Amino acid sequence: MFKWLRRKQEAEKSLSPQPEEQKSLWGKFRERLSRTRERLQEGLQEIFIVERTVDETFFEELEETLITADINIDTVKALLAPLRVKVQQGELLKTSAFKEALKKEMLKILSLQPPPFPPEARPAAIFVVGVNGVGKTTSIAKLGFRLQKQGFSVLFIAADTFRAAAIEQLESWGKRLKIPVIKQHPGADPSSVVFEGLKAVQARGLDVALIDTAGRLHTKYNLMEELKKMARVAGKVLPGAPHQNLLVIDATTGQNAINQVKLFSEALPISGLIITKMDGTAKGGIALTLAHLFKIPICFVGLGEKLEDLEPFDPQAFVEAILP
Ligand SMILES: Nc1nc2c(ncn2[C@@H]2O[C@H](COP(=O)(O)OP(=O)(O)OP(=O)(O)O)[C@@H](O)[C@H]2O)c(=O)[nH]1
Ligand SMILES: [Mg+2]
Repeated sequence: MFKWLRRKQEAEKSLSPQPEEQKSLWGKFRERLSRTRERLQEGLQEIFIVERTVDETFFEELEETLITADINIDTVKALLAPLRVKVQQGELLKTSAFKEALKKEMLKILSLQPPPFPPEARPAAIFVVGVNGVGKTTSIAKLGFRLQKQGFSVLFIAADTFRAAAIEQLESWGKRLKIPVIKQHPGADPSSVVFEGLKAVQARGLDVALIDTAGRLHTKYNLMEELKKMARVAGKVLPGAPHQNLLVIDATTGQNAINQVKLFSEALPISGLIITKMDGTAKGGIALTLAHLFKIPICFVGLGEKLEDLEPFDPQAFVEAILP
């Protein structure tokens, strides 16, 4: 009990970023989101670099540019509507003031409080879901790495029994991180793996179970029904489980992400999003789109392929990175 409390306090300490870390986190966002920033700058340069008066042409150019960074048209309209009103009232007539106000509107959309990570239950069971190839397994490895650094004990559950080599992929991360992996044979019933895995996390007295799931959407009905069944089974082993369902979205997918959030939300209550591959895409604006349309908090963002490249989403760092 005391060990746990001490660990929790230490984790909290290590979670609140120190000024130096804060600076480096902002630097990382700035560096890794450069493609989205460049995309916006191509269009916004003429709009923002030269101080000019805000007029209807300005609004049209701005709308177009925001859309090319994968901000959905409805989200763009929601962002700009309050600014239009202010301009009509004679405020924000200069582009410099306008830009700061635009950032504030973006922050309003993005500032949804993510649930605590890890959730408080012990053991805590976290499902990681999403269509294939978005980065579920890699994100699980990164989350395991992060939790370990914070002093939590972790177990991986290999409930993607469909894709060839999925189990081996998780096992190899487990080996590298010294995190135990509960698995069965390929093709096994994923719910049975979840059952066995959660029994194990309980029996071993570990803190957090991260559950890897299959991602094929072409058998959509089956996948969703299967996820629901896995969640029900989890709840039978641990009260309140799954304690979090994290939906992984690949930032490079574009507007199709909207459909994915819709579909998965119908199957499971989604606690938060992990948006991966934000590095190397100009479509980072999808974060704004999803936060605006679904009001689901963004918990983490993937900023690269290394273990340390999954960061808690920092709305301010994000906005400053794409619109400096
Ligand atoms: N650049 C970059 N690559 C990433 C990121 N996250 C994941 N990837 C890469 O995306 C690819 C797919 O990752 P996986 O973790 O296997 O994806 P998955 O969702 O488990 O895939 P399936 O199991 O086939 O459904 C791998 O090559 C990862 O290295 C990220 O944030 N940035
Ligand atoms: Mg996988």
